Amino acid sequence: MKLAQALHEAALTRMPIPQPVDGLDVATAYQVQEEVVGLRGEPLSGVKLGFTSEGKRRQMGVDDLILGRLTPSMAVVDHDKYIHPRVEPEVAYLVGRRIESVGDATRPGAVAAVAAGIEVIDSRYENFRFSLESVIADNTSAAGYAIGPWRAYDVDDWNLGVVFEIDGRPVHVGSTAAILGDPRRAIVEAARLAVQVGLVIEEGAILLAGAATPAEPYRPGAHVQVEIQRLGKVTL
Ligand code: OOG
Repeated sequence: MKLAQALHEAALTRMPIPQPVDGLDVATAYQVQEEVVGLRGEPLSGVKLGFTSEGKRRQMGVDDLILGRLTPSMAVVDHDKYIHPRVEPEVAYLVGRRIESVGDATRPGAVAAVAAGIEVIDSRYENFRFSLESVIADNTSAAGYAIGPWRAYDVDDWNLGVVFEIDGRPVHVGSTAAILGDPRRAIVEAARLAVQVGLVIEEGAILLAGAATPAEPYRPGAHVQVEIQRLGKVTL
């Protein structure tokens, strides 16, 4: 598909493209996403949810959840790879069993471990502007991630304090409760969307549950830190 190729090249050349004008529907957008990630020639390391918090939906002017794909090279965060990157604080889960259905996501052991995370998002569209469908096609702006030390998933994480700092200054403080009202819902929502798009979430995959606060620009050389109560810290 032409759009997949254009998005792939935009990421490689760091030259953003205008968002598509003609009506993409959600199903086609997920097909473009699969194709654009396929062009990277990498396996999947996980999945991510987007627009799980009210703050993010308001910031970007959208009103539904989206699912994106993570690949191993995204774990190498290098400012020089991006167009106009932003960073956001996330709860990260380590998937403990293969998830092929929503039922699998509710079984014990679906989540094996939890950690504080940072996601780097980088829209391949000009001015970071998109519709819900066009951002789905652009793999939900997925561009990079960092994950702190995993801890066993024996902690109640529905309402933990989040402090998001850039260069030693808190830029947002919030709660994990901003993520779907309870980030424990993330695994079920990810499973629901994965089934819808025909994706299996493998054991050992990472799940980024969505930003807990609005995103901030990621400037070259910036020191970015996310600390989540009881889960620990992660820095870029
Ligand atoms: C889309 C990605 C949103 C989140 O956590 O809400 C996202 C974007 O804002 O570019 O990852």
